[in-house]
Amino acid sequence: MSLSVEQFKKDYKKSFETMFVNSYDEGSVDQQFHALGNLVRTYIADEWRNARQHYIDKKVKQVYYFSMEFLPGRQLKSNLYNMGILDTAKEGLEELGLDFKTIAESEVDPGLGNGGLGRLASCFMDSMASLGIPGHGSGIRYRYGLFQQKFIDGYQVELPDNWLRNGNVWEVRNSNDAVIVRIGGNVWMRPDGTGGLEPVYENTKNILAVPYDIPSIGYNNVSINTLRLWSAELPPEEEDKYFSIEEAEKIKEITEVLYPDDSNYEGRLLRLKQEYFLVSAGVQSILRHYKKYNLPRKNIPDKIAIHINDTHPALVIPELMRILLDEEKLSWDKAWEITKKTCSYTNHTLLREAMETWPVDMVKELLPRMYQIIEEINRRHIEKKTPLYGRRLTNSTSIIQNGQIHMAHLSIIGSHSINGVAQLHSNLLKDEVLADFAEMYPYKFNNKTNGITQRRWLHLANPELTELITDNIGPEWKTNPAELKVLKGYEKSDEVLERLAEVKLHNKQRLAAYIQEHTGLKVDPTALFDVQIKRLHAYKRQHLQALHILDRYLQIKENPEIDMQPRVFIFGAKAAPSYLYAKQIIKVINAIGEVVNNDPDVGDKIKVVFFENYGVSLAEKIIPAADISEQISLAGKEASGTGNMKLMLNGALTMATLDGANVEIRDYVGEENMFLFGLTTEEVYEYYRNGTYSSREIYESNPRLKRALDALVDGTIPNIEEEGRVLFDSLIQYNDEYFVLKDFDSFIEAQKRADELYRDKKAWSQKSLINIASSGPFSADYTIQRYADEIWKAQPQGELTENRVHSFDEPI
Ligand code: 26W
Repeated sequence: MSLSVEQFKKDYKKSFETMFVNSYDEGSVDQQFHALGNLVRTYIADEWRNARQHYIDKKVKQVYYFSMEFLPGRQLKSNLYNMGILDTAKEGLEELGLDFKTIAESEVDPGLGNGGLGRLASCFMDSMASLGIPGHGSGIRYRYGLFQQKFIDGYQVELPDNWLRNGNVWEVRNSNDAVIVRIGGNVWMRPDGTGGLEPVYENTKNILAVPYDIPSIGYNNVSINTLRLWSAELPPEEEDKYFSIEEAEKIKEITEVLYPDDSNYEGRLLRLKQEYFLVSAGVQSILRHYKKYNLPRKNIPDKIAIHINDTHPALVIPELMRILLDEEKLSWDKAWEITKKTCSYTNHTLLREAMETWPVDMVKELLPRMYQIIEEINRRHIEKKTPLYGRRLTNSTSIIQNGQIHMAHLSIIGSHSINGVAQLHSNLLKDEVLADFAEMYPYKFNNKTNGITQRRWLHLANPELTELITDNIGPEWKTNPAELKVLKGYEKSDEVLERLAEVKLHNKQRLAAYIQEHTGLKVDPTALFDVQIKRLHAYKRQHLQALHILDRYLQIKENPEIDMQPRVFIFGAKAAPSYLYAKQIIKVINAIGEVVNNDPDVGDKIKVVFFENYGVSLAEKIIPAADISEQISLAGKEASGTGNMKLMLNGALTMATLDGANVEIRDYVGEENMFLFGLTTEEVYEYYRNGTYSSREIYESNPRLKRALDALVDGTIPNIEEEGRVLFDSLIQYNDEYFVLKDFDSFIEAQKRADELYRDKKAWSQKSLINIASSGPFSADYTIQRYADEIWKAQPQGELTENRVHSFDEPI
């Protein structure tokens, strides 16, 4: 939008005065922020409403992205930027004597997700709006987000995340659109008088689902979509039915808190309630909206695409069936046809322990009608597939097995598309984990490699680098990220390379200042910044990096004069509160940090920084300052990774195993521009097959590794008697599930190559430049375009079409 600084100032003062009945310069920072957020909302109100109306008038196909998690990050800067008024607002506030940075940083970062899956959902929201795809999010408005992490004595401690304390300026409570969700009770079928059956519900708990809508503003104002988050409340007409406050409170409990488990499934009742609550509210609201189109029900799949983000919202399938059968009175076959054509599913994990199954008894009791429908879907599946594929295949693909409902099976059978999130992951799904399904439904399987929004992760997080790029190759790359590859032409330009090194140094200086302010630790910005930021999980192998640090430390102790490339090891990671081993790794790394950071022999050669409370906002500070991006999971375990893409885009060099999207990073950037090491997926699978892996043998035959491992238990690192022992035992006694010891040597060797390269500043900057130039294909805009074209069949809207990014198929 076009807006003068003068007009902005006028509007801002007005916004402040109406909201707080006070003058802007007398308000608190929080009030200043809310006045600004409120102003943004007024600016977009008409367009937001128009977009909604346009979709109805034109009966366009709309996408609904169902996800139990969204991690949008702070919205203020991103909204102003996408609206094209960020600089105007900054200038205006400055002229009013206010500090934009302070105001922007006062915004809370909503932690309504655990990690990769939730952040991906938010990148997708940004891309859908920026491409003009009518795509909305459907999620839960958790009263408390992911816990706040603190370290006490190096141990993780979890505190509640009361993110709504000061209200949420971006949301609109749309009580008009509230729906009732029924849970529990009994259901039985009675004749409906027309020859069919209808369900009768008794003693259900009725919950009012109230939507809170948040605008999702596209880049250049392309379009405004909606993120609809549902909150559980007591239906007003039932208030007097409840005799106790506790019982009423129980209703609200459903949306009280996000489960803090990432890639670790726990079949808890409240979680099942949350999943059904989201699904039922969301599907009801979609069908209510569809009625405004005045079209026959058979056209639902032409106008609606429902995407389920991992299996957590998989009950969408039986819930859509329920409404079509019970309320719309369609036949089973018609309802089933519509459901399959409408739904699609993404799998985000290869870990067995992350696959959701629900006990039949639990579902029967909590969601009796859902159970009936799932059972019937399963019965028909078996009946139809047995003659075609035989017993074995039919049984292994059935939804109900041994008293458990397999949500991935339900999702595949009830949808028309299942995709993995990187090529390697999709192949493993097809060939290994879900091979039986791929035999039955080869046409359903496809790959959609993840992507990230360059707007948040480069334009906003790293403005200096953004300017460098634009100064050299012009601004077109901002809407067509593939054009970043033009930057490759500057590989030999000393001027550009020097400027690139300078930009990186500035970012590192800023991060160093932040580290000092928040941890008291002084780090040298010219040291190599080695970054591993992601959830803490054994398969991601933060402990491999810990052994690497110990190895360096022991070299220094042996020879304090040793010539070693100074490094700052930076970690950011939350562990699930119930994941003891992950928490023990945190304690061990913190304890190592305590030793090395305070040993005068070490000096600046090693510093260890473990940030508390890693999340989107912290990532925005760390990523632009990274030299090395650690992507060191055991091959075959990380579905994709998306941090790897963000770090590459900001010029970090990737230290990686050939896992997840690292493989595609290698394809684009070339292996000479990264540091690859470790077992391949094939080698890992070969070990699984022949069972010959012996970590103890490696321990006993590798003195250098032995020395690092022994340091965990011999008192070299104090205060980890228990944790050090647990790690040591898991790696030696219990045969090292994630092949840490096996990959140690090649990891150390790769790190040595990195040190050597880093000493040649120009060569490092060249590779950094090539990484930036090769990261265009990882724009979520391309990913979303593929989802829209190949899965959702959703079109960008009207005059907005020209904003589409060009298609990107060929590797550069
Ligand atoms: C029910 C417990 C639970 C919770 C979350 C199981 C599984 C999950 C997620 C599927 C885990 C997750 O976030 N997976 C990550 O998804 C990212 C986006 O596709 C990928 O980049 C990561 O590799 C993958 O670990």
